[in-house]
Amino acid sequence: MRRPLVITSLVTLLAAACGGDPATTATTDTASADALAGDTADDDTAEADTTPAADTALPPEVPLPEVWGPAVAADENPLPGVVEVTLTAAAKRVKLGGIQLDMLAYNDQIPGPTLHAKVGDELVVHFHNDLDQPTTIHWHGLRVPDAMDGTPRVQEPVPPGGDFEYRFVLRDAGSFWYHPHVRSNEQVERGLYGAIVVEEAEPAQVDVERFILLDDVLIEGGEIAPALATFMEQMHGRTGNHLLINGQLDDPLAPAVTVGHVERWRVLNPSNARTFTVGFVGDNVHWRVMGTDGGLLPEPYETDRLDIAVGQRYDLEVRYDGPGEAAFVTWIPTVNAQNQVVDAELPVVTLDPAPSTALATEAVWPSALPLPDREPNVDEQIAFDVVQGEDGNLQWRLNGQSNWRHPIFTCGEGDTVRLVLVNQAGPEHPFHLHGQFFEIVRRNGVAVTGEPGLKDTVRVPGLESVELVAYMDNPGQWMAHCHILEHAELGMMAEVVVEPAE
Ligand SMILES: [Cu+2]
Repeated sequence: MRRPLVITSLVTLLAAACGGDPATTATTDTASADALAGDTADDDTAEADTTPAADTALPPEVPLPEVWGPAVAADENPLPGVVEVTLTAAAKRVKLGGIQLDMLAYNDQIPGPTLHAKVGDELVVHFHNDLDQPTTIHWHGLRVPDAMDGTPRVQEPVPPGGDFEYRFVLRDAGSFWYHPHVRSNEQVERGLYGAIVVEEAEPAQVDVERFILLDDVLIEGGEIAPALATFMEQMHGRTGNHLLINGQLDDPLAPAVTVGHVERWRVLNPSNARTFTVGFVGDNVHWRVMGTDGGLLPEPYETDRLDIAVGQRYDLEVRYDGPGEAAFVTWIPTVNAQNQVVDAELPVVTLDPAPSTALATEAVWPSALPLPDREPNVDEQIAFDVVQGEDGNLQWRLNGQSNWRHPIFTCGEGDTVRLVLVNQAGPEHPFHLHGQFFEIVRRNGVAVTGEPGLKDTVRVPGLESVELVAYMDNPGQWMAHCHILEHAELGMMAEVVVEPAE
């Protein structure tokens, strides 16, 4: 039943992964998010479809589509326009793939409950910490007020037994996720993460909507391996030796699918350090990329393989045009018997479409908002490097600092920042900026066309540079860090300050 993930040499694997092809094969330059267009900081006023309905003449609520995947958190508030849930983090001894593991869970679930709302809703989360250590919840990709962002910069971590209420309006439609922002390398590895679905005002009309969370975990001696215990983990971050697919150890998902159906898949990589390369195999399954971190793309695109860095999300349209076995797979570099690095093809979701005589339906997607058309008015640069720390551990740095209390730059609300990330060492860094979206415009000085849309996380391969245009429209104190959680824990985290406009 359970088969071991064939990763025989992480060292070789990781070495091979450094400097890999960053881009997918696509050509479009647009995406969505509310109110980024134009050169004004006044971004709460622009797009009618992202604000709650007026108090009078409420339109009938459009029911949210079902989302197949981790169970959705129950909405405790009957009012339209408010989604109110309770999340409790606690230890969980769980048998996965025949192995008893000490994991951590939200509401006894790994992944945690999916939070499901629509754009413009207020989300209220009553959080209780039943762990034996402090924690927080960060809402990855959501443009929340900074006090709600769940980082230690803006919030005292919730102590064991403590509570915190998170409350904010969901400004942007898209696929997001949540996870702790203290000791995240240990807490996320052990299962503390969950999906967030923010539907468009008029959700896409598809036959099925799914959320796939593709993780990996490192199991040694029948347990989750201790954190940061090896030089390789400090250098490259922790890559696991087992896949964890929507909480199932190594076993692919096998949903019932039907010929003629069109589905929306939201795919997230919540792993500690591994970039997953994914795609579909099978003659009668067709797919294209509809959206990314910042929401739907005005121009969807097709590709054979998609690289999903840690923290990134993609929305896919998947259709079954005929019978025949197919699969959503990940290709993992591994070492074969001849000591060569080859891609092992591992199934993530197996598909065997049932025949149907029903007429195929056309998916109807909401139109995406245009990308902002703004010229940068501020230039900033962040250099990534590593030194040996006094404690003997590696010390990862941003502009020579390993201190998340250190503001790496300060700008004003509404600024458009040309941000150049320069990786001065070998390992790759998936760089994540809190509270804002950006576009990826150049790699090593060359214009990028294959990574369209608004992002909050970008791969920066070893010894390469990436130029972003960042729309700094959300004032506050924000984290900017590597999303390889071991690198963040070893210092690769800083602050970016966006001063509020008058
Ligand atoms: Cu890193």
